[in-house]
Amino acid sequence: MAINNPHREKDGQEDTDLQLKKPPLYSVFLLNDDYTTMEFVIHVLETVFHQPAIEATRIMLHVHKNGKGLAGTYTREIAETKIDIVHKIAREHEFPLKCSMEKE
Ligand code: TYC
Repeated sequence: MAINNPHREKDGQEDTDLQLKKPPLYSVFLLNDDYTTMEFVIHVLETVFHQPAIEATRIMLHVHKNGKGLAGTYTREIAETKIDIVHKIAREHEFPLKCSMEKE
């Protein structure tokens, strides 16, 4: 489907000619460790990844049990920024919490 674009009829182009590509998406994962508190991980999921409290708790328990879990899926710059924020606030609280990202 052609996406609406203000420049579509420049140079007499038909709007059906113009396909805007969707950007690649990246999944951000939280990784388990033995020291970060469960409360802090839930706080991170609620504040950085905008997960509702019930979902944040579910994701935290999944990571605790399975080693890693999906926090959210974003374009590359947003995923990188969220990872930087998590690592910064974890460091500030002296927790070793880490995130990773994978291209979809
Ligand atoms: N395993 C941690 C504990 O027992 C809790 C934890 C969950 C840590 C998820 C990191 O991404 C994580 N306190």
